[in-house]
Amino acid sequence: MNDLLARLRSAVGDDHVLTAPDDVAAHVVDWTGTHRGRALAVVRPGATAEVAEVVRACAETRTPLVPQGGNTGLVGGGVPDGSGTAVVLSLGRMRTVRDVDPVAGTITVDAGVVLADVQAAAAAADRLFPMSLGSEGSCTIGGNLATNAGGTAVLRYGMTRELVLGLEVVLPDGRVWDGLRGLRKDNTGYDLTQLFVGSEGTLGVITGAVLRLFPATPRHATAWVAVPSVATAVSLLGTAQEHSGVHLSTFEIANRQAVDLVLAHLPGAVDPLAAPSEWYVLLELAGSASDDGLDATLEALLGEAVEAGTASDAAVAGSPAQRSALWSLREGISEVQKVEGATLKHDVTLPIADLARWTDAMGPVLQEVLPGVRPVTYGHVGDGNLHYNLNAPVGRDDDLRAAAGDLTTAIHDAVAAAHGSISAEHGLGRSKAAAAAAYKSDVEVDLMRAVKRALDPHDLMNPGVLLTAP
Ligand code: FAD
Ligand code: 2HG
Ligand code: ZN
Repeated sequence: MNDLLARLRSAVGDDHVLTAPDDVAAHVVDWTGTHRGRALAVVRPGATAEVAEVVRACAETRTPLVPQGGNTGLVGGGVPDGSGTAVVLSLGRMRTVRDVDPVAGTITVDAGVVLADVQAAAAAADRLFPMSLGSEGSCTIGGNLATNAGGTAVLRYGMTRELVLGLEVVLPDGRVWDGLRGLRKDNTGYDLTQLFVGSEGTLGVITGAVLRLFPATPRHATAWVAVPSVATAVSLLGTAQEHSGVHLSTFEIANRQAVDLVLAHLPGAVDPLAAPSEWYVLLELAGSASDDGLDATLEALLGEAVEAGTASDAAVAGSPAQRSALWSLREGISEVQKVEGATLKHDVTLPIADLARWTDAMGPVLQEVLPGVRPVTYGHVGDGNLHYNLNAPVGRDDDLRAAAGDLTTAIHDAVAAAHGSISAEHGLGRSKAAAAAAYKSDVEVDLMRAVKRALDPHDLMNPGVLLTAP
């Protein structure tokens, strides 16, 4: 072990191999606080060649390695297990924007660049990098790629895998694959870039990426809409698509329970509507500087929705400050759920046509398992993705923890029966690796294991994440 630490120090410098408990602490617990592990060391390389040297040293000593970006993941994939045998490889020092090409529509970055900094670099070139997550001030592009993150702009621009053209990856044996090509067309065999997207650090360490840029959308028309039910929210989605076409960029849902928690715990949060509603939609149209009809389009579609009964009321943002207040009602939910107490997360996708039936059926099932449990339901309804999260009955966090297994099984079984997915956008991590194996076919699990064995025969890259132990 001392030999390994000495080798790591010589690879990245003494200051960047952390072993003191205080220095390591933030790297071994996840954002939710449910996954707490231990690490042999946290290593912070500053360049791809240093990452390669660290990975080689770990491979030669058969030391498990956990890649880590901003540590905002929600499934425990970026923190080590409790054995204390793994090295955490933090990309936090690799923060260079390598190149921006507005005409080709590409930006090339180190994997440790924070998402908000990629957005800012794109904006400085009058372009848009559209990915948008509540965690964008801390999560990194490497983490976004490794989890194939979603967020609030998927409806218009797609998941992370649709925003990447090429990657640079340090393989489990320490070799570097330079696939940093910004080509839109490249049919020269298996798509290795896409193999690493969503691989959650189990196939290699992403060190760089070429990402896609889009025309800037400085104009926005934003509304917070009260809707009676999930069914009417889905009807409103259809109306919004018909009226606004490509301009529809966000269509998010939240139930009243979620909004109540935001109003209770988020400083400055205000309910923009006079009367409470069971459900709400945050709807946004975005366009270029010359798209001056967005407000009129929004008004027309809301008018039609109110007339048809798919919306009961709406608040339209009249200024950037009002827009950001409406967004905070949606973006604040994760944080306030944590403040409220014990939470159980379910990041599910369902066919959009089945969302309303599924949600209506689920409520009574959960009340049978744990009377008083509070569904805090929100998410990216335009993508069929609900965060079907639960808070404990008031003041009974221990009851939620005790019933967690039964509640999750009930939800996952219902998702599987509806041909949905038990992880829409957060990945599997340590939380859901076993569940995913149980719901996938044997063929699918075999294929995934074959890929893992081919690239990482000694199971050193993030063992226990995404796939359970062989
Ligand atoms: P980490 O948490 O550090 O790691 C996540 C996984 O990626 C781990 O398995 C890790 O090993 C691996 N990894 C990290 N970096 C690399 C690398 N360079 N090479 C290889 N593997 C790597 N997610 C969404 O999809 N949509 C949302 O809307 C969303 N909103 C969020 C809001 C909040 C408030 C929070 C806390 C989280 C949210 N997330 C969301 C989850 C999280 O932010 C994303 O999963 C994000 O992509 C993780 O990035 P990270 O840099 O923090 O990765
Ligand atoms: C969101 O959409 C994120 O806000 C986080 O994906 C969801 O905290 C969660 O469960
Ligand atoms: Zn989400």
